[in-house]
Amino acid sequence: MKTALITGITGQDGSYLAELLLDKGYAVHGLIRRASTFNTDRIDHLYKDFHDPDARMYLHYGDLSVSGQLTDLLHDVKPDEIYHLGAQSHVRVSFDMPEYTGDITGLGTLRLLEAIRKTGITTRFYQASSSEMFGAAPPPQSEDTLFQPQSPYAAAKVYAYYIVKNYRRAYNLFACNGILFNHESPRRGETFVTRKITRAATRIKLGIQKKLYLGNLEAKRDWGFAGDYVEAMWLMLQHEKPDDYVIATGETHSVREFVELVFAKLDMDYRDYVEIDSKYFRPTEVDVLLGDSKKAQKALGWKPKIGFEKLVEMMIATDMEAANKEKTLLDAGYSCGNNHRIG
Ligand code: NDP
Ligand code: GDR
Repeated sequence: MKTALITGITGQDGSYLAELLLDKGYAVHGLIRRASTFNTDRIDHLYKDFHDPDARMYLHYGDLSVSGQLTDLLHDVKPDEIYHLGAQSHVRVSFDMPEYTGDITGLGTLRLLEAIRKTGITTRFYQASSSEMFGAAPPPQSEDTLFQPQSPYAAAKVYAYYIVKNYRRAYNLFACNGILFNHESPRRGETFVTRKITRAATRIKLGIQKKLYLGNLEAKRDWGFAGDYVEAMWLMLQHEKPDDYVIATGETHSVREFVELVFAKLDMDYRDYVEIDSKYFRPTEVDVLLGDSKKAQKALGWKPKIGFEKLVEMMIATDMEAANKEKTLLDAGYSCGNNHRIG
């Protein structure tokens, strides 16, 4: 049985990847942060108590800011594959927390690479690099496009990208950068724009919410489905040699198009409900992302299965179910107090 370690297992991608690897028969170890509230919602359906003989997923407390813990974990688990997805991943928040973002999103990667080097384990390493690194570079963006990062988050990811390449050359590590363009799902964090929109629109439809406040509607993104993208991560680590790959759909849409489509699918006109709040603008924006993933298609045989409209429909369906539950509770006199998040 192969063993994998996932950092960021509680996040959107971590949960889909854990599902994929468990399906493939792996033992899956995940790094989780201690929090005063439960933060394992996205993987609870996969968890079996470790006394259960069928348990193949194991969770370990730790933090990307503490190198000793990471070294001990690698020494104990000796994973065949490491998927490093943990990060402070919100671009707008990175302007409010630049130092923390640099530490976790940038140096976190170095700490893991050093842990591999110091323990001497033989493993394959996946780095969650990002299309944000392209920043102001004009579309389409491929592996040959020069990075022009536009945020502390993007700058931290650029550091991580290059340190992965450096360790690959210097220490002959099997280490890959997956340069993934935006990917979404019903499990997307609630403060990223797609989920913020599908969540708000379904709540507005049921009369639970009145307005949706957004920032820049003109930004364009190449949006794919997270379930398709974690497959690409796995394929990269199965290839005979380590390399870097762009993963994208090759289609771009503006935030305005996204919001218009979501409201239209719910028989509403977004202009009646959406207001612009400059709080959501970024000091420097990434205007257009459009990925060219020919290299991955050729070398890995990867291509996306879920298209833009289907993705939107999946997200609406799940959020409508959640909004219905919320409305039932509200109608019965119970309060639901978790709807005020920044982002
Ligand atoms: P999420 O924000 O959903 O998940 C981030 C994960 O990192 C969570 O499990 C979080 O834990 C964990 N984490 C955050 N800080 C720390 C820390 N200090 N120590 C340990 N773990 C920590 O991100 P996604 O799943 O969307 O993305 C996965 C990775 O891919 C990220 O690195 C992101 O930057 C990158 N990426 C994402 C893209 C996308 O469109 N989704 C595109 C390109 C790259 P907790 O649950 O406790 O907060
Ligand atoms: P992004 O995703 O910054 O591309 O990073 P996000 O969904 O946050 O923003 C996409 C675009 O929408 C605009 N926007 C808003 N964004 C948010 N969050 N909230 C708003 O109210 C709002 N209004 C407009 C933004 O300005 C932006 O142009 C995501 C993250 O998953 C990163 O971790 C990942 O690396 C990149 O995708 C690829």
